[in-house]
Amino acid sequence: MAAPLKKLLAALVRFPFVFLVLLVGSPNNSPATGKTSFVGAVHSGDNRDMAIGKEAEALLRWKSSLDSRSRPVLSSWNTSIPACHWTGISCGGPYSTGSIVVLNLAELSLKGTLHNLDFSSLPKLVSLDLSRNMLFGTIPSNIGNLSHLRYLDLSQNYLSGSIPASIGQMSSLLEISLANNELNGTIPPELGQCLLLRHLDLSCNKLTQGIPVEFSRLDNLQLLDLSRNSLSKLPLISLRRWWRLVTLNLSQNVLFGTIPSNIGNLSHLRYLDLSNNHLSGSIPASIGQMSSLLNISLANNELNGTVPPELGDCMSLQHLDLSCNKLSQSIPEDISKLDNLQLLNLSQNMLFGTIPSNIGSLFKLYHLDLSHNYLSGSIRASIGQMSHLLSISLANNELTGAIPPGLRLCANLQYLNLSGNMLTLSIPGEFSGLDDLQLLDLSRNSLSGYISDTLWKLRSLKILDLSHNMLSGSIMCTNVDQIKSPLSSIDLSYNRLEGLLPLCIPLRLDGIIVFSHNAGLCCDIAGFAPCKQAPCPTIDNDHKKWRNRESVTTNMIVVIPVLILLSMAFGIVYWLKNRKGSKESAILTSNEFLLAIWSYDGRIAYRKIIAAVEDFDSKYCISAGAYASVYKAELATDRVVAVKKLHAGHDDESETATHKAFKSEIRTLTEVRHRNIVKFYGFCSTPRHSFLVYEFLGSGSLQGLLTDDDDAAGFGWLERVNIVKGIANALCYLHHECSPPILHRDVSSKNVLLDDEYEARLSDFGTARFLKPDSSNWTTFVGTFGYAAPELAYTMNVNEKCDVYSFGVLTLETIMGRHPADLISSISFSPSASSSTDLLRLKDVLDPRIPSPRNEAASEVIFVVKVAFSCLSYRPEFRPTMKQISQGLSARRLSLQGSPEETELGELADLRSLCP
Ligand SMILES: *[C@@H]1O[C@H](CO)[C@@H](O)[C@H](O)[C@H]1NC(C)=O
Ligand SMILES: *[C@@H]1O[C@H](CO)[C@@H](O)[C@H](O)[C@H]1NC(C)=O
Ligand SMILES: *[C@@H]1O[C@H](CO)[C@@H](O)[C@H](O)[C@H]1NC(C)=O
Ligand SMILES: *[C@@H]1O[C@H](CO)[C@@H](O)[C@H](O)[C@H]1NC(C)=O
Ligand SMILES: *[C@@H]1O[C@H](CO)[C@@H](O)[C@H](O)[C@H]1NC(C)=O
Ligand SMILES: *[C@@H]1O[C@H](CO)[C@@H](O)[C@H](O)[C@H]1NC(C)=O
Ligand SMILES: CC(=O)N[C@H]1CO[C@H](CO)[C@@H](O)[C@@H]1O
Repeated sequence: MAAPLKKLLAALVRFPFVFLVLLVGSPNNSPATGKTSFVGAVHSGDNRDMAIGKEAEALLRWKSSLDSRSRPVLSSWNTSIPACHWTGISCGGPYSTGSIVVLNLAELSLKGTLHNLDFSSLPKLVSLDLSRNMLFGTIPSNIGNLSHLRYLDLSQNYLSGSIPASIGQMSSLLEISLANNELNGTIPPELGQCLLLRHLDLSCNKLTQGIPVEFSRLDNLQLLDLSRNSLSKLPLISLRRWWRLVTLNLSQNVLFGTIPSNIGNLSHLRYLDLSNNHLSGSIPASIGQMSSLLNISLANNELNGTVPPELGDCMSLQHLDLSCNKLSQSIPEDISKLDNLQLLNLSQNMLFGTIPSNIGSLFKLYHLDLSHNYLSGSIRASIGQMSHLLSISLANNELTGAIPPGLRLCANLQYLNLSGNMLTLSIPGEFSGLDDLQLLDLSRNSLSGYISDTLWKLRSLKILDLSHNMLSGSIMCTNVDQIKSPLSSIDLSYNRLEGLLPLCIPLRLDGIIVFSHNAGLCCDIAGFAPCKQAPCPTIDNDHKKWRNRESVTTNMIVVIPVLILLSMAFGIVYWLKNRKGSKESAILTSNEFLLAIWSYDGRIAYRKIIAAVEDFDSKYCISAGAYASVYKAELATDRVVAVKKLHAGHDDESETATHKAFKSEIRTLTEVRHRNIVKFYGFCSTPRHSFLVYEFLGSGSLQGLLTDDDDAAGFGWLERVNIVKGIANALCYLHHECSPPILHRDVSSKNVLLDDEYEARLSDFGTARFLKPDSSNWTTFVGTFGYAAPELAYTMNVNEKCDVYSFGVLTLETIMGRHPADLISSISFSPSASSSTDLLRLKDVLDPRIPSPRNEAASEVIFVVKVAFSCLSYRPEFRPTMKQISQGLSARRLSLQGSPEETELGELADLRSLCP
């Protein structure tokens, strides 16, 4: 062995500490992030245990304070293992056996507080990462004792209260993230003492007021993200000191005032996001000095003045979003000097003048949005030079002239919206090359001529809107045959189309077609005179009533109630397009008789349905209720649907009630999609009848199953528990995943349908309603007696806890095989501990038609009954939420063991809570 090497080894044996420091670096000049691992730990005797004994003790004390479910992931944290080998821990010192320097416990579902973690026992800690856990409570002020800490990440927890001022004592800090918590109060000025700070991320909290003046000293700052808080004051500090700043994100606050005119001094800035605030005044010209700028968003403020031409000097700019402001004057020609620009959004301002002539030189642009301004002149043919464009919107301006055929050169185009302008002449035929085009909206212009054949051949088109133009000619089935795209909506209303309505369209397409308000269109439907001899009948008696009421003029042809597929009114398309914005004005407002949605392989036709049930012959009726009857319609051998037909009202009041239920059901079912909620295919409303179309479920309702002794005997415990879980998931989805939340308000066994595998589907949304936080939720009583929550007797203020109560009743009914009314009332009237119910055994109430559950089934049943009792609490606030129920039911509960023979009902329920 070479001599130098020998020497080195000898030295190593004598001075292991020196060597290790050489290897891993001293804590003062190598970053020790959570990601760096200190490998190579070797057991080196008792002094190590002595050294970190205190640290280990502090950690164990913290572990024992955590929620019991968090502790298993920390099973290696026990005294039989050296602390340096514990999960998430790395030690410094010789052979990595010295003090703990890294504590990295990110994303381990730890639940608990930080109060039992004695930070002063971990004096050498360099990196602390507890992000993405479930820590709650405040950040203790003794965290300031971590005087060597450089990396602090507590993001994505539930920490609340204010940020402790003592954080300023940690003068070694380089990076802090406290993002995504519930921290409130102001940003402590003491943070300005952490002079080495490079990254400060406090986004997504509830911090108020402004950025402390002391921050001006942080001249190492590279990232400052304070987005999504409630900050109101812009930094008034000398921006000059932040010359290393790369990212400044103050978006989604409530900042007011003007953008500081010296913002251009942030010369290294690459990402500037001040969007979604209340900033006013003009955009400072100094912005042109930020030569490194890549992305800038000032969207959604109240900025006025012009789009500064100086922006053209930011040569690296890729992403410019100034949308939703009050910018006026014309778009500066200089903007096209930005040849790296990929996104340009100037929509929703007050810009006028023409589109810059040299806009085509922005050849890297993929997203161009100039919509909702007052731009005039023609659409520049040079737009066609921007071959990367995916999306163009010039909608709602005052553009004139023809649609330039050169647009076809934007071969990647997916979205083209030129609606709401004054464009004339015909639609260019050359659009056929746009194979990726998914949306083409040319509505509300003055386009004329025939609808070019090429439009039908666009391969990816989903939405085509040509309404409100002056298009003429007729549409043939041969046109429709060419459609190979997954079209979901075509709107041709308000044009001058003429000739025969092509009956083939609804049969060949999924989705919606609107033809109304085309004076020259006629139709050819069995039972009516064909087009050539007489115009299509447009009126029957009911219909006349409607026309008078809506004062519809004669220049529209409305296609007959009997074949509504052809004449879905514009309202529904309008509604579909505006679903987000105006849910409320939603359905059936403009024109109550002529609406439908069809989306079932495009194969369902009104006619087929009527034929399949022989005009609602009672032999196809499978159930009848107060406001509707359900029919089974076999459209083809493998296509069976359930058709729910509304009863005609006897008087105005019942008519209104029925219509309200109808609307409510449509509105709800078009919003929701869940495996435990019945699938909705469409609806139809004509003067003759209104009906809804659903998937057909082979096993009928839960109520039907439980009342039939033979069926019930084959209906096992695990299947019943599975049904309860399915309904819990459906309700959890409605309450917690829909926005606004939806209340079903009639959860009962008759409204739970079962498929062939006994998988549950919640149905009947006639009473459902959206829970709007800002409106009163008082209501009249709906629902089914025996399932309604007790508070509905004295208050009509509904909330989701009413559904929870009904769910509890339904659950007991599923387990008991009969409605639990007797059991519930015996509990309610005998609250004393010595009541008979208390001594009742679970076995006594279980469905006697099947053998008592054993093993796994027994523990599942016991748990389900326990959940049901908690749902039946007299006080709504004591009932769990559907989210807790759904999560509880899907997590396995092996802890609850026992047999129905031994378990007393009293053990499963806090009987006092079930009593008034
Ligand atoms: C200590 O941790 C080891 C490894 O995770 C485990 O096998 C052992 O059971 C634990 N000992 C105690 C007393 O918890
Ligand atoms: C911060 O939140 C806590 C509750 O988490 C509350 O008690 C306290 O008043 C709040 N402080 C401020 C300044 O809003
Ligand atoms: C800071 O900005 C102001 C105004 O734009 C300018 O006059 C000054 O020279 C800038 N200072 C530095 C250091 O860039
Ligand atoms: C700023 O923060 C918001 C919200 O936290 C985020 O959506 C946005 O992408 C950020 N902007 C930049 C430029 O990083
Ligand atoms: C911009 O708005 C401010 C008030 O926020 C106003 O004083 C100023 O005159 C406006 N400027 C223009 C050009 O409209
Ligand atoms: C910056 O803009 C580009 C181009 O529009 C975009 O892809 C990127 O996500 C943006 N980055 C940030 C941090 O906002
Ligand atoms: C040992 C030590 O520095 N203890 C300090 C820990 O933090 C608290 C609160 O900031 C101080 O009061 C202690 O002196």
